[in-house]
Amino acid sequence: MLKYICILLAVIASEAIAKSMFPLPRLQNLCTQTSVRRDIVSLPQDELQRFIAVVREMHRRGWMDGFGSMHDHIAHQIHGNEQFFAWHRRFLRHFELLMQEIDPGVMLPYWNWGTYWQSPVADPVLTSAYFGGNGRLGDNCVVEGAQARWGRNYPSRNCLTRRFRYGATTGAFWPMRAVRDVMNAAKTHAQFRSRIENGAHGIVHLGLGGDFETMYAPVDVLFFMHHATIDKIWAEWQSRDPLRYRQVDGYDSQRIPVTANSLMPFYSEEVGTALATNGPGYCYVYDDVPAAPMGAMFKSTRRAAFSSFKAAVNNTSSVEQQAQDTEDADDDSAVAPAAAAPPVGNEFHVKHALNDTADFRPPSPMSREWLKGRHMDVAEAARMQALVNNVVAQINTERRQKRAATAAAAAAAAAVRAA
Ligand SMILES: [Cu+2]
Repeated sequence: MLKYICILLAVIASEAIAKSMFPLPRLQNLCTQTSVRRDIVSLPQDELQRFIAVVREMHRRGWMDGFGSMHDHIAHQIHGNEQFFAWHRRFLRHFELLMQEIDPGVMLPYWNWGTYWQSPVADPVLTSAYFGGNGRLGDNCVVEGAQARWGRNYPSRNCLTRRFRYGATTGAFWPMRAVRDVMNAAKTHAQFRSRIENGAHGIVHLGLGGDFETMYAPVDVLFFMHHATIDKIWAEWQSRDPLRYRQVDGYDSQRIPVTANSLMPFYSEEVGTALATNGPGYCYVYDDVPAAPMGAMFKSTRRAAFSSFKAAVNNTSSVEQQAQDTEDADDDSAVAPAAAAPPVGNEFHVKHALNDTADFRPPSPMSREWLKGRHMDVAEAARMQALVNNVVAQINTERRQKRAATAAAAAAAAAVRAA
């Protein structure tokens, strides 16, 4: 009997420890400053090392297991429906706030997989200087980079794993031109969410494989950097119509309509509160996406939250004023967002690490079984496959035309010299 009580106490104690090891910081009611999330490869070496030191400490404290477990437990509520974008934005902010408990000056960077979409194994982010690439042969353990030889305790004790889709390679991801085609065509939140989730987003999970293609993928820090790019893509689409900062549509996993007043799973905060990256509690912008204007943001009908929104509006403008007054030039973490953001539509630079004359290849289709296991939409994935195939074909045509024009110009120049 005593033995059972001891076991029971031990279980309760370990649960309490697990909870205290995975804190949930409250969102601030106002932004004292707006910070910038940047492309990880653009970070100066000292900032990169600070970020790596922070995530190592988070891993040591067991927080990565907490994120993996939480995401896994509510997977069906946050994928394949209109909670997807808002919930993941909230989840990333949770991660970032825990980062800042360790080092308040560090922001979550994003991994722009569009840069090396054609040949992701050439991406510096997937090397030992950043977050490592494939798991090693045999056990798929990640043994290089910032997470070298990391262990995990969720869902079981193991190393952190990755297992590239084609053995040594991941296969191609989506070029940003195809992502922008989706941005241009999608009119409703539900359309846009479904096209991004079942296209550009899924292929990265499948390509990296191992833990990354499971519902506990957040045990890998790269999950947060991949989803920061997804979040940035959403933010850019939102920036094209101010209504998108306060309205959503479509349905949740129970087929109940999702509105700005719907609550996000686990966090129990309104979806509307997550619709602007620079809104209260979030307080960030992406380096090349315009900030949401204060007046366009969602205003909660929940009484307490509404007054905090008003406070936030007042406070943010005074903070921007202050920043201008004090001329604190070397503090680049405090920005006046709208002014700092360059115009939308800047194409990401595409690195051609390949033989320049070979045609680019589109990503290969995600299988029906793989999609179904991840609450994804088989028909939408097929439409997105057709879209990305077309875009890659267009890119190849343009590259061939450019090569032909260059060759013709060279021949003409040679003819002139010969004459
Ligand atoms: Cu997810």
